[in-house]
Amino acid sequence: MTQRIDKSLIAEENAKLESYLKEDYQALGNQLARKNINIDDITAKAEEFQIAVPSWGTGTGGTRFARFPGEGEPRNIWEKIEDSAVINDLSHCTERVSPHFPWDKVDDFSELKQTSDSLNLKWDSINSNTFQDQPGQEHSYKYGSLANTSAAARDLAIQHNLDCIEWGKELGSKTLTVWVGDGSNHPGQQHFQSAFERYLESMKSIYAGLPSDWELHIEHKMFEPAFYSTIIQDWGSNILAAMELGPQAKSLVDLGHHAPNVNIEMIVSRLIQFKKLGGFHFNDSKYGDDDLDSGSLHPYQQFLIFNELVDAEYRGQEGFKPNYMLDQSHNVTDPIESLMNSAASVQRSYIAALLVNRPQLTEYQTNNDALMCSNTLKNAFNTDISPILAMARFRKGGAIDPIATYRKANYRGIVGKLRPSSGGNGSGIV
Ligand code: RM4
Ligand code: MN
Ligand code: MN
Repeated sequence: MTQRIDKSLIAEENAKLESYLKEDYQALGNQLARKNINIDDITAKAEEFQIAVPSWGTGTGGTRFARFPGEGEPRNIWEKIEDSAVINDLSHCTERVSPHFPWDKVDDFSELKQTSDSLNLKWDSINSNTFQDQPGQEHSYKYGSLANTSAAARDLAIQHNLDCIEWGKELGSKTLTVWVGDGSNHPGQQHFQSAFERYLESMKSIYAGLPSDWELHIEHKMFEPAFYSTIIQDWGSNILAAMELGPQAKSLVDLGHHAPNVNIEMIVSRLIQFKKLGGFHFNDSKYGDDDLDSGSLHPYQQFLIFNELVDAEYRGQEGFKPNYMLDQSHNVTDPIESLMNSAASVQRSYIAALLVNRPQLTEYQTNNDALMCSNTLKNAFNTDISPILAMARFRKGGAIDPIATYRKANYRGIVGKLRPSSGGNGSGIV
């Protein structure tokens, strides 16, 4: 049985907040009007904004040490999309789900597509997984997949990616995202150049199987599971691979996959300039690939990234249409709550970046007025645009306060009874 949030409950909860929202919206509208910004134009942009939910993010994550299963966590893709529908019904900015194969593999993809249609969900980028062995797998990925020294292991990994494309076609997806754990743990263990050559050869076979209206997104990551060297360790190797493969190959930026303090917004700018920005995995981190909730630690960094994205949109940069997706691991929160919060946090960065006075900023930049350049950005960032986000949700039939409405619905308590824990690790420790 599909457990959805009752529409009448959303309406009831909204009714309690509606008059306050209208007051706050009016006040913010007045404030923006003084800057010649029409609040309804901005709200319309917020209504258009979409960010995909990662199927694996609906389950409880874990660390290398342990995983503490959450109450009523989804046990399969059918339940993951049920939870995703709840997130979208309340937030109305997450109509797409990004699946991970083989974790989410089913026997009948047309049935999965029908079910997702009935939940008003679409499918985002397909994520392949060659970073772990499947039961009974003939050639192990222990020493790598696409760059393995064994041709048989490489062929298996290539075939899996080609299968992912076929499954994605059935779901209506248009992108394949490839992240591999290939790398080395000891200096000298791997010949850097030969390994990269093997990787590129394998990726060429995958690229050859890509439909003409698809993109291939390459995700880099500095370390883990390999701790000395990773084959696509940074945006440099990433863009080199994407350039080598061709125009349908682009780079994907996962916020947690860089060395600490790296200027990610500048990487984003470079990728935009060379038409190689494929998309994002949003999350936040303090130390490494922490997969914390988006904007929970560095909201200004997230805003600065959107400043680059909105700038590209503003300039009408050719071919600019990156995929936005969350990629987080929720160990101590209800994943549905974290995903709703995070989607809103990313949406907030986008909306705030729309408030930047760009002609003014260009003038300050031209005059080398560093202080006013910085203040122009800070001004937009410091504007509390919460009423715009709430109004966008309200106008689309979502919840003014998604978390409060979700808690009121007791969804977690209900699915907790319907989904007894399998005791397993679900999607694995991500
Ligand atoms: C990796 C990377 C990939 C994701 C896996 C689960 O660290 O971020 O995007 O597919 O985790
Ligand atoms: Mn990622
Ligand atoms: Mn990651």
